[in-house]
Order: sequence, then structure tokens, then C-alpha cells
Amino acid sequence: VLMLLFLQLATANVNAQNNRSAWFEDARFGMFIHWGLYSAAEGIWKGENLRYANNYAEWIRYRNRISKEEYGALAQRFVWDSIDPEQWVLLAKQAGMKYIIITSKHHDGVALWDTQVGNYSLPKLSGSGRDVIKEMADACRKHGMKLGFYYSHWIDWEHPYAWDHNQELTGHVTDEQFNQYWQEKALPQLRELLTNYGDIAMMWFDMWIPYQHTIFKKEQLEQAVALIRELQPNCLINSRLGLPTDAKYVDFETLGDNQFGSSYKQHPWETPGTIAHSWGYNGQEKEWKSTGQLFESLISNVALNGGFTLNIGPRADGTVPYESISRLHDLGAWLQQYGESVYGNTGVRLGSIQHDWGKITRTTDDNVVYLHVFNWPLDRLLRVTGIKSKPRKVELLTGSTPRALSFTQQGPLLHIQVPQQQPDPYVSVVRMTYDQI
Ligand code: FUL
Repeated sequence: VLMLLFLQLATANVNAQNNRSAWFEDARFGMFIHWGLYSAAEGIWKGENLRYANNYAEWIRYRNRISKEEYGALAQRFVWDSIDPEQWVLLAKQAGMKYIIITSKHHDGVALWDTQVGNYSLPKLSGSGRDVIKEMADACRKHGMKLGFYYSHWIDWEHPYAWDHNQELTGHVTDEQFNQYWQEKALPQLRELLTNYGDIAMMWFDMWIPYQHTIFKKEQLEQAVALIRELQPNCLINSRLGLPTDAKYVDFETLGDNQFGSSYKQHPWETPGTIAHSWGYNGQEKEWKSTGQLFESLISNVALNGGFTLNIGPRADGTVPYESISRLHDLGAWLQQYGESVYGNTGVRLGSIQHDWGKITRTTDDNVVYLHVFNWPLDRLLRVTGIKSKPRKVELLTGSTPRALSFTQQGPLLHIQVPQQQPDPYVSVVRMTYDQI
């Protein structure tokens, strides 16, 4: 097994060629934003909590069987004075995130932008005329942030002929009817999103089963791919479109919600994860993930050649809950110091080796390996297995001047002496530099 690992180390860097997804493979960390009419409901409908507590607040229209009109009236609760998408962009930047994906249209069918396809959009329902997608696009451009759109292409509870999960809101839909939804709403809306907002870094679709098990026909999904390739050749497409993960259709794989990697993958991939339980804002939220958990999620994925798209759910007044802000600040402060061990890093299969102290990552373009130490060894000895070559130097990154560490190597077993005190409360980083791995 170890022999195999050494061979694979030598053939690293097969990803991140000069292709569309190279930037995404370097980015590793992005922000997801779930924001829409559901944010104004805050997980409560007419005094009743979101039905089925174990579900997402952005599903409230469906869970609580809210009529289209009553749901649309939630748009009146938006507080436009304090809504400022630039603040979300700045927050992402401060957190060390390299891209943002925002829900342009979630399952509720409401467009956040000023769509010409029907009237069911936030600018029209609220009467504000504010096109938050345009504001996001402008702010992202201003701050050098990549922007992607989440678009619910399969489920749409507004359109009578779209897919409705168990078909309880809109009733049974035939193939012809579904195609009508596809041709008259979904494709024209995608065209708007890809035409009116400048460069779009990715389209993030949301169907969690392969198309063969859905109402979609392959040709319909191919129409979406063709449209994207025609209008925005550099735009990435995620695997939840429903077509196979194949460079022709899909640029990166999206795992299940909050599902983290379990083994090294050669192709680009990411985990969409919530910072809480719900994606959309839920006033009753009790399950905030700890900052330590978030570090582990990010670094474990990078060690397996993946990325992490971390979601926040702003309120209907645009503010972001303090619980999210404080976690993002901690992540950002750490990335500011130790980002070299995350951005542009890959596990190069070393990430699959189990070490009880933490994870291993490696830069894609040179011979530097990082040890991410979550559990500082009480006996002050870090044991590393799996790399046969001997490092030229081993250093503890301290945030200021790196501190040289002494080490011994026997075959693929490396023993590193570390100080008693861990330099970082979350994850300390040891940098190992090789002449050649
Ligand atoms: C899921 C959706 O049903 C959730 O509401 C959320 O958008 C998540 C990212 O994907 O499958």
C-alpha cells in the first residue's frame, strides 16, 4: 500500500491543469448564501414552528402548506434600508473565502432578480424594485470575488408544471407539462442569469438523484449545458445538475448536504455545509456547528482534494446572525496566517492515511507538505507515516517567524519533536519542505 502511495505522489498534479476549474481547485473555500422569502418567515408560520423540526427553514412553504399568495406576502417583511449585499461579500472576503454562491431561485420558485419571466420575483413582490442579484454581482466585481448562482431547476413550488417533491402543492405533472415549465421558465431564466450579470463563475444546480430517476430527460439537461457553454464558456457546472460527472457536462462534484469526503478523489469536488442546521435563516436555530468542527470540515476535505462551501442564512433585513459572523472571523484570522496550507493544496492521497493528531495536505506546485495538528501530542512527538523521502526542513508555523523542529526519519516513519505548547488553539501547522518527494 505504501509503495502505491509513493508512486501516486510522483504522478500528482493531474488536476488543476489549464482548464476552467483550475481556479476552483485552488480556491478550496467559498460561501453559500441562502436568502429568500423563507428568510422572512424565520422558521415560524402563524405562530406555528416549522413543521418537522428536523427540516430546513427554506422548505417552510412546502412543510406548512402555505398558499402562493400568502407566501408572496412575506416579501413585505423585507427591510430594505439595511439590506446591503456588499456586506456579505466583505464578510466572505474576511473569512478567507474565494467565491460566493447565492440562491438566485430556490425551491419556492421566487427569483431574487428582476426576471422578465413572470412576476414571481423579490423585486416585484416587495415592490422595492431592488435587484439583489445585480447588487451582488457589482459588489463581487468590486472586491474581486467569484460569483456563482444556485438555481433550483427541478423543484419549483410556484410553477404548476414543475416538480413538487411529492406533488402535494401542484399535483401530478406529465412529461409534456414538465417540459413546458422547462422551456418557458427554467431555460429563459437561466438565459437571463447568464446574460445580465457579467462573468458568472458557476451554476450550482440542485437535484440530488441522477436524472434517470427523475422526470428529466437527458436532452433537457443537455439544453441547459449547451446554454451555459454558449453564453459563459468559463462557467462551472456542478454535478447536482443530474448528468454524470464527466468533463463534457459537469465540472465538479457536489457531495450530499453536509457530507464530507471519505476518500481521495482525483476530480474536483466540494461539500456544501451549513454553519447551523438550516440553510435559510431559522429564528429557532439551536444547532450551530463549533468553529473547531468547521476547521476540521475544511481541512479534511482539502486533504482529500476537495473544497468546502460554507453556508450562512442572512435575515430578511440583510443582517447575518452573530453566531455565523464570529465563526467566520475565526476561520478568516486563521487562514490569514496559515492559508498557504489550504489554498492550492491537495491531499495527494496522503490525506487518506489516518493520523490521530490530524490531517496532511500538500501544495500542488512544489514539494511542500503541511501537517494540520488538531490534537497536540502530549508526549511532544508527532508521528508521520507514508512519505519515504526525508524532508530538508521541518518547521512549526507560528504566525510570525517559523520555528525549526528537529526530526528523525526511519524508512517511511518520521518523528518530529514539538514544543509542549501548541501555537494555535484550533489547528497548528507544521511545514515540511522536501528537495523532492
Ligand atoms: C438541498 C436543498 O433541498 C436545501 O434546501 C439546500 O438548498 C441544500 C443546499 O440543498 O438539497
